[in-house]
Amino acid sequence: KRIVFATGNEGKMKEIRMILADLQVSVLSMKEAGLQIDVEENGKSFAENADIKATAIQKLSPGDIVLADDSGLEIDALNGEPGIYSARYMGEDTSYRIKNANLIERLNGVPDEKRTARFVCAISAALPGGKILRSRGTIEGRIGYEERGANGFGYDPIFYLPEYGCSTAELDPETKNKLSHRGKALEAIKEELRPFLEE
Ligand code: ITT
Repeated sequence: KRIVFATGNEGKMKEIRMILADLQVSVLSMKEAGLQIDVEENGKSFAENADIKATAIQKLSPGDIVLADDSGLEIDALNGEPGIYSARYMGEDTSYRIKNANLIERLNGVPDEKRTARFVCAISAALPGGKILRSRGTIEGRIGYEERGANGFGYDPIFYLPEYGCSTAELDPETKNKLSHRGKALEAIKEELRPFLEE
């Protein structure tokens, strides 16, 4: 038995490997499984997009358990933007330095208490035979005033955790995984998966 993780995002994959390290099965990236397709993420929610990615890759590799992660940043003062468009915001090829600067600029003049935001992660696990398991995790924070930290990826440098006094890019990876949307969603799906891994 093996798990294939349907992601092309290396930042995600690094975290996923750490979080799933205690499972007694190998966890392969698409590249390691020899799979390569671009799936159109045309769902209307994180959960729909996670389903779309997991089921598309599971069809290519019918004997494997295929997991997918759809995630993003919801900023309340921007009515939930960039949300499910987090990867596509300002174009897939735009650097996160530019995306992060743009979001900070759009919050110019917005006071601390209105800078609330959250990371959301939906995980879908497509099993051989067609069953799908799902989980979701979130972490609440605030959009900062400048980029801080060099760990993590994507929007981490502007995602500030008031109770820790730092951004998620300033946390060591173990701590981020304990607190994060992805950590919570993957811990939950791990428990759901156990019976299927023992089969
Ligand atoms: P795959 O679909 O191949 O997994 P992707 O990068 O396109 O990769 P998503 O469509 O789920 O993935 O987009 C999620 C985006 O949200 C991601 O590119 C980051 O910009 C952001 N994001 C999600 N989780 C994050 C985290 O833990 N830290 C920082 N940014 C995060």
